[in-house]
Amino acid sequence: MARQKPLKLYRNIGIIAHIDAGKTTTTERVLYYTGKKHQIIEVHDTKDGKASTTTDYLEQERKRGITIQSAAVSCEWKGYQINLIDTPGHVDFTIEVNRSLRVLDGAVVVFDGVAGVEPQTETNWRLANQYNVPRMCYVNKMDRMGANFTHCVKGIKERLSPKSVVCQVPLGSYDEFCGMADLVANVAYIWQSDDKDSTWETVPLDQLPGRFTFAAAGDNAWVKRIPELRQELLEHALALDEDAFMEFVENGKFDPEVLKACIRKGTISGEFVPILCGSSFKNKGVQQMLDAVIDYLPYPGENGGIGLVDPDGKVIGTQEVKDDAPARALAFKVINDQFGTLTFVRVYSGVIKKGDTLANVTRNKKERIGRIVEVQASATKDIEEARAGDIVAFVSMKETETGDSLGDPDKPALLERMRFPDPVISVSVEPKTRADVDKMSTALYKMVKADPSLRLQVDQETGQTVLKGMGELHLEVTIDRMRTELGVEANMGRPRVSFREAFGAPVELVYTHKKQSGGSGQYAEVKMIFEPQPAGTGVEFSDEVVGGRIPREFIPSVEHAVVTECKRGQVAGYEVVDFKARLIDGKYHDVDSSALAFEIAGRAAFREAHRSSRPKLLEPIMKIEVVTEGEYLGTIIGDVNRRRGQVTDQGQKGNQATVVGFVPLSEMFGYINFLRSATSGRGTFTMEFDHYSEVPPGLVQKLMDAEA
Ligand SMILES: Nc1nc2c(ncn2[C@@H]2O[C@H](COP(=O)(O)OP(=O)(O)OP(=O)(O)O)[C@@H](O)[C@H]2O)c(=O)[nH]1
Ligand SMILES: [Mg+2]
Repeated sequence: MARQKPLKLYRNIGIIAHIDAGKTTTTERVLYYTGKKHQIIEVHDTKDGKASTTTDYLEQERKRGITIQSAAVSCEWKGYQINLIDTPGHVDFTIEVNRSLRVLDGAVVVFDGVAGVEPQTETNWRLANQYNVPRMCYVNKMDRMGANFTHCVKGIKERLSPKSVVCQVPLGSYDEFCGMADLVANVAYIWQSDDKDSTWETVPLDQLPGRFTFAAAGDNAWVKRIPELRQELLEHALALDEDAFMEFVENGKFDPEVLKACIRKGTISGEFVPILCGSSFKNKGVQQMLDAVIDYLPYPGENGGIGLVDPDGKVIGTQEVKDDAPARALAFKVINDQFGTLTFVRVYSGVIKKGDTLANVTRNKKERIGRIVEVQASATKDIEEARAGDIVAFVSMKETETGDSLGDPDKPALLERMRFPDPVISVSVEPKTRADVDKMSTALYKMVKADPSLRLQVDQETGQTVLKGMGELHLEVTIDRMRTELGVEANMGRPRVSFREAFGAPVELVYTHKKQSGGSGQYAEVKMIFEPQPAGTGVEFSDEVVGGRIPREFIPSVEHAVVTECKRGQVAGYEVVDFKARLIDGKYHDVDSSALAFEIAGRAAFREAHRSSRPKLLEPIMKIEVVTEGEYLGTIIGDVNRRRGQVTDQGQKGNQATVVGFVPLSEMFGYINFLRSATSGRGTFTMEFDHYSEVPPGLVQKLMDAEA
């Protein structure tokens, strides 16, 4: 079967933003206007469980009115196929944004017109920078009381990108919001009503003066600035094409198609970030936003191919996005539901057909593709093949996990990796009833496989099962989904901080393991150096033994000893991270040496080295942002200091005050209760993991006593 639609008519885009900005609400409109749906469901009308938006279909999403997992939908707009992923805004589910951005070609960043740039928007913006995803801004909720376009644009320019350019100007705000001036098309769109099927009047911009007088002075000021803003936009955009720019400067003329082409080029290279506006809830601006997706965001491959890497992650080449090339795809999500296991993949090159056998290059395994499906949020449709640029799911894969590279077995290649966030909080998990005992570990294992920001550990001493995640909500939702999706019930313990340990200084040592008991004895000697490494490096083992001083076959035992023994550090039994273990020399005995003897020596060497290195206890430090009325500012700052925190910034957000700072996670449990009572319920806060930092030695005992 030949390609049905040219690649140029595809857009794979994500909708990203802080929690509650209106991503799901916007997605519902997109599905309605593109004819995929006949009815719009509002996010706040799903709590009774009767109705559901297309993308927030999980029970946990409906009940809470928030998105928890990213959901993919596809639709058609003006002959273009748009594959869209609605992502969650809550910081606990950041992995969903992470993996979506990894495979998307462009993103629409949504803003709440009242709140402006919020912390999670900044985080997601940075992620999009890392993955080099072109994007545009959509200032939503212009109909809300307090909507402030000035404040939003200022925030976008100052905190996200100075290259952002206003392309649409809102006409009015709050209950007067009625449309927008499109600076590119040189016309304004004025809606007749708030109805989803309302039509709009198209008015040339030069006929706008005198048409409106809004209640808010700021709104009138924006309308007044339209000619000046259009001039700015033209200069910015046309500067991306030398000839067009000269023509414009000298003769004041330009070709509207060239203007669009310039904005497109700039958006794809990041030199130009369009700012649009609207109100998804009041059904204004969504169609225009879709037009902009087509006009300005790239088709698959337009922004370059995908990086090919060596096993160490070093980029060694690029694969262009095209059908006529070896098959290469990345698995970015695995879900278990009533259809069994669905593995979502983004195909970068080649054609993958039902029945093909692919190589899982990451795991060095073969994988047969039994069924391929197109996914529409919770529904699937079987298809015969997937081509370069497609986002599809493979059914019942056995070996493949999130982040794995799949491809042509004859031309295997690893694709650039995804990065997973560190879980910082943990709970003990116990089966609720006897019937759950046997099923719980399998179920937890499935949940963890589906979500790389979870980790599962069994405490060797207590035998307790410990689940680690990004936050309290993340863990709660995981346990609840295990009940609804896999039928296994479990109780969670109190949330605890995921502490870590590190080496305080480099240590060199020789450890000899010698045991003579009756017949054959045990003998192994290792000489090792343990060196602390920068944060985030993990654990590295390097074999530097020369001249066969330790036989080859025993070296993996030493490595295994180190990577397992480092799960329990010498300060308080937490995982030891960020060090390099170098095995530099050793001795063996022909008869008495064995893999076991070297493993025992390796473990003991690690313990002794860690103990004598002046080991450190590390704790997660959270970045927090508190938004409240100015009168509470002093109380909030004083409290941050009391929690061993540090205020790094204070500012104004609309008519509210903000406090930004860093506070250890161990001091943040129950913060919401404090904030509510300190601000009469009017303060809000967000926090996200920022980095690990050493616990002051004087506090280690106190913290550990509190953990006990
Ligand atoms: N007034 C107004 N409310 C809106 C608008 N868009 C969304 N909302 C409301 O804002 C709330 C959150 O909307 P969602 O669409 O769930 O936001 P989201 O960005 O998907 O949120 P998460 O997925 O949880 O991060 C809902 O109650 C919406 O009805 C808008 O344009 N105007
Ligand atoms: Mg949502």
